[in-house]
Amino acid sequence: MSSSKRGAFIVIEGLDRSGKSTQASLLHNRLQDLQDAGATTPKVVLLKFPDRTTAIGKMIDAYLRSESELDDHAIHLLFSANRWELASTITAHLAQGTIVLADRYAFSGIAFSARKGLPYEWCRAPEVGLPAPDLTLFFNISPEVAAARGGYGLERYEKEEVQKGVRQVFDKIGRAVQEEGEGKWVEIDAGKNKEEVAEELWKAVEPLASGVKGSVSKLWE
Ligand code: FDM
Ligand code: MG
Repeated sequence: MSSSKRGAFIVIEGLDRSGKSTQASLLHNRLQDLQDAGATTPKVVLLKFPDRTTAIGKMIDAYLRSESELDDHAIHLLFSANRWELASTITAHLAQGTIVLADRYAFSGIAFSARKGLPYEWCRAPEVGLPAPDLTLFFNISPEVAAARGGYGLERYEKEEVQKGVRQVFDKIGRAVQEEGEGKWVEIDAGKNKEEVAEELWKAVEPLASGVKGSVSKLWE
């Protein structure tokens, strides 16, 4: 890797049951294999938001499993704080040339809270200044197809009616990200089979795999 390049920050977003986590892990393996094979690909780390292992993450986990109740504003800020507690780690990895993959990020934060009726701008505010992704891969799947994939689990937002509302906010976020130039937003047709989705993903990721130029931008700043 040339010293003028840093690692790429790649985010995977989408609805529940769209195959995000499966594909994030396949992509992680693929990038790691390339590196093992001696290619010029930098190291790669895979993060998952919410990160349920931290103290804040444990509060989020209890909320999602309906073991606790929290005001909508309070849980929104906890999700955001859970990203901020990893922000400097993300930036440090990128500076060292490591690719950072994130399974969900700030866009999920806005989509799930705005769906409940919290103002969009209020939801976006705590995310302003986070490390900005170079590329966001939005896994597009109809809520009906997602629901047919073995059904939703038992967590708080795993209901068709919630997913439909979230999808509408995601559409708005995707347009805003593109218009405001907050990194690239690429839609992935997640209704296809696993291999096809992996190939579509790889086409979008490969140009960034050997590193990107310029410093890490800050989201909406
Ligand atoms: N979620 C996720 C939010 O409501 N806000 C956020 O900021 C993030 C990152 O948490 F329903 C929601 C999305 C999902 C739930 O996510 C748990 P996973 O990916 O199923 O663990
Ligand atoms: Mg889930």
